[in-house]
Amino acid sequence: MTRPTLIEHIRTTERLHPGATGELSRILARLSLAGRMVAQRLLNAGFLGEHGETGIVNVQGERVQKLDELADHTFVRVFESLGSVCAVASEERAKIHAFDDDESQSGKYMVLFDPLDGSGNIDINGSLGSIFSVHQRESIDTPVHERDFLKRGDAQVAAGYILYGPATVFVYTAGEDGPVNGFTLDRSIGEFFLTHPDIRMPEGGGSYSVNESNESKWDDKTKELVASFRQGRAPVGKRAARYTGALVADFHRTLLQGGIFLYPGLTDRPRGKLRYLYEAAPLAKIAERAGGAASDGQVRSLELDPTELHERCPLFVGSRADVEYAVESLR
Ligand code: P6P
Repeated sequence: MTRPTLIEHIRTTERLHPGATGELSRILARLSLAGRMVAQRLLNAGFLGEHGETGIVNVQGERVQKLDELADHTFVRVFESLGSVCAVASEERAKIHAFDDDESQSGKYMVLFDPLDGSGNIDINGSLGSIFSVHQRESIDTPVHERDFLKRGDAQVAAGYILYGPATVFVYTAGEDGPVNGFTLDRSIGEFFLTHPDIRMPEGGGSYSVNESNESKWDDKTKELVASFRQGRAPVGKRAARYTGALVADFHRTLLQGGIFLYPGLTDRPRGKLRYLYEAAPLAKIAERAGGAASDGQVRSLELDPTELHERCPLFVGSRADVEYAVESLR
């Protein structure tokens, strides 16, 4: 039996919503196109001298890798002249990028992305990812503005990521109550095929995933929480320690095997390192739609109200019992 392709799956889902115009379907199709293009660049970067840094420091204060820049340009380009997308926001850009063609100026969708997450893994051939979030703006009567992007995660109309590992996997959810589905790229024909239908976050088992070298920068409750996982004392049960340094890879393992990923606040960075709008919020949406949970340690992640485009937030995401135990431990 031939598995459905991503595009067939998107179209089938669209037909379940009579009022659907097909615009969101085309946005998801363009996201998969960008993912395939980035996957190909990663594959050949070593031969093409595309590893290494550009010498630029981005708005995050991070040194930009050549592939960060290539991935960013790829994700912007696929939405140019699409019409339904008025503007995009990228981890690599200080400001939103509005499209100036007439049709796009009245486009109702906004796409946010971290075009290449975990780029510290590029030169060591580690796993990497792209994370995306799709929002609708309230009104198309005025020019799009950065404040249109400042929405809580609950408002996302679609969210997901592409994981560039031994295989390239596209995972997404759409709509209020859509399931989470995963698709694997068949490089020989450039198609994503459904391989992980209706993903459910396992309760129990799995790993705890945190950068323990930050321990000296955690508050006492966070130190005790992580110690309880490390020592097997957590009431949710024993968890193996796993950490790759690439959010998408660590999240994807948590999604499939259960457990918890945590990036807490730090003494020198109280809101932590991860960005809300294009990292924590889309992954929180995926987690909840798969039966898991996500919190900043106090508030459900999808209920946070961002005031800045590149706002950061602590992230505790994973199996519902693990996240609830973490939140309880931090009270
Ligand atoms: P640390 C990569 O730079 C990233 O944004 C995420 O992919 C990852 O989870 C995190 O930072 C790793 O940060 O401080 O553990 O190196």
